[in-house]
Amino acid sequence: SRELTLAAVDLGASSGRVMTARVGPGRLDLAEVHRFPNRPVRTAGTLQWDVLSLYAGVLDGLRAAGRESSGVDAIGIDSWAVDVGLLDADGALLGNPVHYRDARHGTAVPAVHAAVPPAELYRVNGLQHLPFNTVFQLAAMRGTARFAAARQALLVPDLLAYWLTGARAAEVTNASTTGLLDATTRQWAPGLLERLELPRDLLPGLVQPGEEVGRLTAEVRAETGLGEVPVIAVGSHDTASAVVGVPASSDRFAYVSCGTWSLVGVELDGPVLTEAGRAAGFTNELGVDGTVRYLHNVMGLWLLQESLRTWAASGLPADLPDLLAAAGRVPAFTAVVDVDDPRFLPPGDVPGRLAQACGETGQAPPQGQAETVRCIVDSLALAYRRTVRRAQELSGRAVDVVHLVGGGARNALLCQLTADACGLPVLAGPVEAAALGNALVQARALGAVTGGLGEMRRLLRDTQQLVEYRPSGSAAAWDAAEARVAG
Ligand code: LFR
Repeated sequence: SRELTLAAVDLGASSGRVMTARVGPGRLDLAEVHRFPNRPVRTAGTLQWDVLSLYAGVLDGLRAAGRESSGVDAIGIDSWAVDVGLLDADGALLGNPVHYRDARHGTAVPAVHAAVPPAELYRVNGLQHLPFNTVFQLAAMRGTARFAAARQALLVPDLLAYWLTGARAAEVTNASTTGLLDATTRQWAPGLLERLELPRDLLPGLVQPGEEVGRLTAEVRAETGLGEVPVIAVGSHDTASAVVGVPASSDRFAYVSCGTWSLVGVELDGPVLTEAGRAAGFTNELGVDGTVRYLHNVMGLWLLQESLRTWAASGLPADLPDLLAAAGRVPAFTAVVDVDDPRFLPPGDVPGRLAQACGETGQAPPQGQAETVRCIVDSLALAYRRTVRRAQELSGRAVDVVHLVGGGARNALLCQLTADACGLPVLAGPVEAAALGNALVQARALGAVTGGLGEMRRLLRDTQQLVEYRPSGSAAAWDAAEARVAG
């Protein structure tokens, strides 16, 4: 088989990247060719994604990728989930996709739950209740002029693929985050659409990872200098691509896909739609090759990112490596919080909210930046511990290793504390799991790699640098800390 050059577009909450991967037998090299900021913008009270600026960044990146590699063989796109662009009858975008952290979405929760009670909704869609799931976003938009003009809703990677190729489709791993896909049939849930009075054809037809969505239009070819390159559907939900990028050697693993969010769970063959799973906030998102990502959304590095932003705005030091080094020197467990508390979801003063949460649970709030960072990292590790245990209990899948992938794999303090908290070895890396998973699915579609997830993961283990953290310390200390979270 041949060696290919693939462009992996990976959009995160604070930046977008275009990477090129050289893939062939025994070879998987990733290079970043273009990185651009993703700056959400608030206008008239609504927090939105600047999706045209993201698209411009993608075009710049594709142009650079083509120049540096003398052409690319295919393109795949992944991003965060749930948010959609609405198209009118002419296929034109109706305003910017609203950011999942906009507070408005949650206002539609009571109406949706009145139409479809939460337990029933879960039995169909299998999703952790998050107030920003697409189903609530669409319900919140009902009655607006924009929604009245809307003919189709496209998730962000599908919208970008539409602009690149002219073809509209809903890639299934990301479709599974909308709340409108049936977790059992893996098709859109017509019953839900009907009961929520959403038009049947609002959502385009589904495509599977590995299928070709379309080829670059003449306009895009002229803008990028590329040829008639195919856009291949990948795990377009970044977390789906990141789980492909987990270098596991058996099925007895848990993962922490650790970026702005930390997605913590196991990989299964089918959904677990139990009431206990619903109560524990577990989601059944679809993975590549028909797998189920049985996971829970943990608030993640957002808590650190937003604290840094708050500190920088008031002129305090905001260098993450420095602050983590300082946090490593202060005592553990000075204070711990439930990181999943919804108060942490909106942008704003996270250090202030942490202090408030500590007060409410009878703990002295962290004093100063180092203690605040320590509180966040301890609390994240505690949440990973709780979640890895619950995932095993609820799914019946036992695990003997935790794979920590994504940007958090660079955070040695967090990785070691995760090993200590879980009482399991942590294998950290790759940092770019999502881009690698994206590229691997393209490579397989074009024949440069063969086999299933197992073969793709073997290639990752053979080519990517991983760091192992062994568990240390006492489980009792973590049990005691867990008791303090609840107050
Ligand atoms: C991670 C992620 C999560 C999703 C959240 C919001 O980047 O995709 O999986 O729950 O963003 O879309």
